[in-house]
Amino acid sequence: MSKEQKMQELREFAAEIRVETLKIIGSRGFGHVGGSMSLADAYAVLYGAVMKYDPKNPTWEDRDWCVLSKGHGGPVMYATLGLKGFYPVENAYQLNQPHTTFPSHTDHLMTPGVDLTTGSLGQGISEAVGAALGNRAQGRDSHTFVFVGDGEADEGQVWEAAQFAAHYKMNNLICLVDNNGRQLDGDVNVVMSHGKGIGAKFDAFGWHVIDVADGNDVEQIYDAIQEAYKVEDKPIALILNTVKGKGATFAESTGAHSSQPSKEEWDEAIKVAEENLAAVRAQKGA
Ligand SMILES: Cc1ncc(C[n+]2csc(CCOP(=O)(O)OP(=O)(O)O)c2C)c(N)n1
Repeated sequence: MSKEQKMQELREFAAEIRVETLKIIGSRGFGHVGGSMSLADAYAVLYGAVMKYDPKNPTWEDRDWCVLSKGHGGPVMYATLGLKGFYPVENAYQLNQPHTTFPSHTDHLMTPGVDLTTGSLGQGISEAVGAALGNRAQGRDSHTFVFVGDGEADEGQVWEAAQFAAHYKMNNLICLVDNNGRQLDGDVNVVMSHGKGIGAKFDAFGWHVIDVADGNDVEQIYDAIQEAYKVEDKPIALILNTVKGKGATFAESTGAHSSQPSKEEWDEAIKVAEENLAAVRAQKGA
């Protein structure tokens, strides 16, 4: 398969993930649409082209790990895992209902394929560092991928983890920063700015930093990960410049953190996402 065919496949997968993410949150009627949709392309690359995993054996020892430190984005991970066969994706249409196995924030005791439990911002990256360190100590050829939000990075614990990972030269740890410029209360730069930028902070902590100009472009994400694999003595941070709510008609322009649109707005958003999927599929061979 040529690289262009592979990228086409990933664009399709990302569009499918967006449709299912909307259906999953729509089944509950409200939720974290913004911070889920911004990550659809990165999830498509990880599970469509990069990571080693076995849907029939989610705890396979030699797998790569994926930790959603910004655990409120759970639905995008549930959509991805469902589409890859960890369970029928429709199972996730029980999001956040009583007795569900799909809580709003990711929980490894509940959902197959979720490697670690997250939701309290800042903690997931520390857990990911532990997983990566453990896998390295066991001599496993495994990478740990961890998603951190730019608002989440206000938490001091993120930087303790960053310092630790750099000190131990953990090149099997790749942090994908969802640099969408927004957090719960508004613009990151207004609520709590990262000074010279979040990439400069990771750099100062001793990480190898790769700026991904368009963090919603599967090819740019894919190329950045190939570059990350060549780094020998540092953990790697990919700064994904994304759009919060990307592809959700009612959320993309507002950058809303949590959304509770009307039934009509849900229907419209899902219809537009399905039309987008059809348009991406039509590009095959064009
Ligand atoms: C320790 C902690 N404090 C507060 C919250 C509530 N909370 C959930 S999401 C969020 C904003 C996170 O912003 P960001 O990381 O930028 O997420 P994104 O915009 O990518 O969705 C907050 C404050 C939490 N989950 N954990």
